[in-house]
Amino acid sequence: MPDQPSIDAVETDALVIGAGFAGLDAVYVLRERGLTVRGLEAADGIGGTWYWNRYPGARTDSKAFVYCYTFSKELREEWDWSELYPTQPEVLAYLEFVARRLDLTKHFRFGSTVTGARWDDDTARWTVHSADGSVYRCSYLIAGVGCLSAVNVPRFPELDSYRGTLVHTARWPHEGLDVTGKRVAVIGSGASGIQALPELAKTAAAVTVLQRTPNYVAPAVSPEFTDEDRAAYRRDHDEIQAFLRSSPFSQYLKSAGPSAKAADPEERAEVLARAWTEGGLGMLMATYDDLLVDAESNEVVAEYIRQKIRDTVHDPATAEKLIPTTYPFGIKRPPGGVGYLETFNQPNVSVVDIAATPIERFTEAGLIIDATELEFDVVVLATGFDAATGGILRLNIAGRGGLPLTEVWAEGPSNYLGLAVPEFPNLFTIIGPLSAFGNLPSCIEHNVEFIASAIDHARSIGGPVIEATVEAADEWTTSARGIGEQTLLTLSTGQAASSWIVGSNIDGRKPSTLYYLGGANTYFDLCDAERELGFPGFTFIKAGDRVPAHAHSD
Ligand code: N01
Repeated sequence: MPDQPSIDAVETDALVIGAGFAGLDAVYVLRERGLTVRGLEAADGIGGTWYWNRYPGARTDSKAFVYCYTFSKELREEWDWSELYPTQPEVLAYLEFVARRLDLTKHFRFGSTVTGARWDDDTARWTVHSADGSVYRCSYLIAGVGCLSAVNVPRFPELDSYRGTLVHTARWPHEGLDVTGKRVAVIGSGASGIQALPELAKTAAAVTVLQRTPNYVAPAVSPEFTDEDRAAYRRDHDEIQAFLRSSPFSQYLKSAGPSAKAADPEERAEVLARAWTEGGLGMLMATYDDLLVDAESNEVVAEYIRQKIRDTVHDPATAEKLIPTTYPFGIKRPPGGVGYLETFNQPNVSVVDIAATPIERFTEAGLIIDATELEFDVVVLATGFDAATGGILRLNIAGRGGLPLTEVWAEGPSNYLGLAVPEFPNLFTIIGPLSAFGNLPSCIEHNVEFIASAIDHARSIGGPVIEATVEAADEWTTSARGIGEQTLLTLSTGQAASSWIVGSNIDGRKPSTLYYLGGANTYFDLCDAERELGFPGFTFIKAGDRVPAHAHSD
């Protein structure tokens, strides 16, 4: 981090990094609690994920009325969702509406990429530098950078030599990209590639999907809301929220029973057929509870989806390429396809298995597979993200004595409740690694309330320095890893089951437990208990007191 003259530094109580769902919420809540707050955002506008991911077909897979803030009745009353799974422009418009309505934009500096943050024990403040030369000093540093924000561009040999149009789904051009009559390659068959393909295939001359691993793709069915629907979700708000609070994924989806393998076959057939017809995340979350822990139960649902793929895709050879056989269903976060499988019945769409015949290298005109050059006008990288830790580590955070967070997390993340790391006082990570795996706005709101309460507590006892204890962090990390090991997700970390949920999607990255998989409801309970007990897993150190290394709670 370059030394900057202190005269430039802007002083603030709290600095929030990111202007997406997390950052907006944090700025609002901390401001309302009386702190001075600034925000830094690398993009030129509000939106976070929904600012960057403008690829055609991008939409939520959580229901609109749960994929939003719940803290304000006014926001709920004044914003009308148009459909069940809203598209990117609508979610972005929602966040812009929230920022306007709550007067949040004025707190942010846009186009400002954080390049480093360093804690100083003597002043009990963070100094934060941005690529645009600005410097901030703050008591509390809140990373609201999202868990899927650090873009993954695989190191394909000679990628730089390609002279056509190269785009990543998460950096889609704002002016759009017209592929009419073009030859397009899509690399990647995760949720982004699966959403983009049907849209690209509408106008492109040809689309070739370069697929390393097929995915279990269920339909995503997004009916438009009527006025009655909107009145119903407003009327049922409290009941819906109570349901989310008790749901392991904080989603508004009701499980059909504890075990797929134990269910009555006739009833199970009905449950699976209903989940398939309704689409979305329902195949995982509205069927049976044991799919992520019981291989036999998982296989029942996996085989159901495989058969659906065979039924939908006309060409049997293409269908076989699209059928996952080497890993259980749900290990990769289940994507929803709007006509995805059907797109392979179009004459202009084909799939190449790049696990069998890898991309050898890129060329000026395209790329070489199996010693043959395939020419493309456009190559779309739908290759995902360096999830959970990537966005935070790219901030170059140094704690006590200049200790780099990259060093502490070299073997995988460790922290307390996904929120705080010993040796990094007054740093909070919203939906950080080892936090709950659930509907993100629900998790964000819960995290932000927790952070604001911890800061309130610190201020109320005159001790502005808050730090997770080593014991609490060790216990939490061990527990999260232990739970992860019991699931099929962590057990199946070979290439065939690569998944951002354990970090094995990144070439060369060692897989590790990145989320607390004990259920979002349990996670919320544990955070609430921590808060109600007066934050026993944290140390609060009074201003002026010397901060001991490895501070423990007393
Ligand atoms: O990324 P992914 P994504 N060579 O990691 C392939 C959220 N999201 O952006 O499976 C060749 O899922 C990789 O192949 P493999 C959602 O949580 C939500 O699609 O590793 N291929 C895979 O096919 C989602 O889960 C929505 O073998 C390579 C693909 O790229 C998460 O974001 C929409 C490769 C990456 O898939 C990530 O989704 C979009 C290489 N070297 C995203 N490296 C909603 O619906 C990677 N791949 C709300």
